[in-house]
Amino acid sequence: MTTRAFITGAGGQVGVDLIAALRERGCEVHGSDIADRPSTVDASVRWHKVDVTDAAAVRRAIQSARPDVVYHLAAILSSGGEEKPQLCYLVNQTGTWNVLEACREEKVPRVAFASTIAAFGPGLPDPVPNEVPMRPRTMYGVTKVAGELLGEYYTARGWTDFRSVRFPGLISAGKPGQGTSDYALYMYTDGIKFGRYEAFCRPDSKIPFMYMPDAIDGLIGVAEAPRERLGKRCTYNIQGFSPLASEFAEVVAAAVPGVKITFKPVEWRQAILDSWPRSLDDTVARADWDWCPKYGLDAMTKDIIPKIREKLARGEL
Ligand code: AKB
Repeated sequence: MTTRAFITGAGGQVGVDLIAALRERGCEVHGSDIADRPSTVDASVRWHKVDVTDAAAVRRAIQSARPDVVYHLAAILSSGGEEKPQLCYLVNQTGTWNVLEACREEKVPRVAFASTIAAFGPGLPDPVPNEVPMRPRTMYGVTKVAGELLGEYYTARGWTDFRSVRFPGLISAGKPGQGTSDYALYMYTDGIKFGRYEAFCRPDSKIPFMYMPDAIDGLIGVAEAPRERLGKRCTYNIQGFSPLASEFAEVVAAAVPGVKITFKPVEWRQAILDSWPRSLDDTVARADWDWCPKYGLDAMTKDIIPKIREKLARGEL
């Protein structure tokens, strides 16, 4: 049977690649977003223009799609969330509640949720284990912890089967959306496009990152894992690689001749980065559902540069 998937925030950086991956696997995909369908998303993907803060609209869209799984991605990211904390609360907290309630009411069997390293706060061991006290310093992090806990609650009540992965900073040949990890992605995209990029962080900043194909594998992997293997657990750390910002700059400079990467830290964004883990311990995900990323920094760099050049040539970046 073809799996029917419904994606919130489908027009974002993760959403467009998730759509392509699910379609390649033969799934029927419904995309939803507050924005119109991006020009890069195939017209055969049914598009629901929905604001996740509108509970009735979310329910109507999910009712009409009748999905087997909802991938809930819609969110305001960390830097955007610190600029507009009230909006961040509304989209991330109320939006997640609306999506979970619609899934309960429409009996959607599974929900897969994009959580984040931002759910953690400072002062934790390195690497950060799967289960630790969650004391995030950003509104984005607070709402993501609440999303994880709400999902666990819905699962315990038998209202849906919720799973989530804590994503590191994600890098793809795509447009990011006001994250604090975006300095790494911009070193590649602006480095290639303009020949220079001024990063808003210190060169010794260090947080976990992941190449998008691994992130998509992780999200689909946790969504499709048999519940018997997960036990009662709903949320998983997944780790990619953790270079210093200066190491990113060196790798980009080696791969893109003539590029100039400089650093001019922005205090409030640097404080966010300093409050996040330097790396995650993902042994639980490896044991429970065979999580195994394919890309390190060098393999990603080799793969992404031609993709960025192609997208630039098509005017898509
Ligand atoms: C952000 O920077 O806000 C996101 C994240 C790490 O979740 N990319």
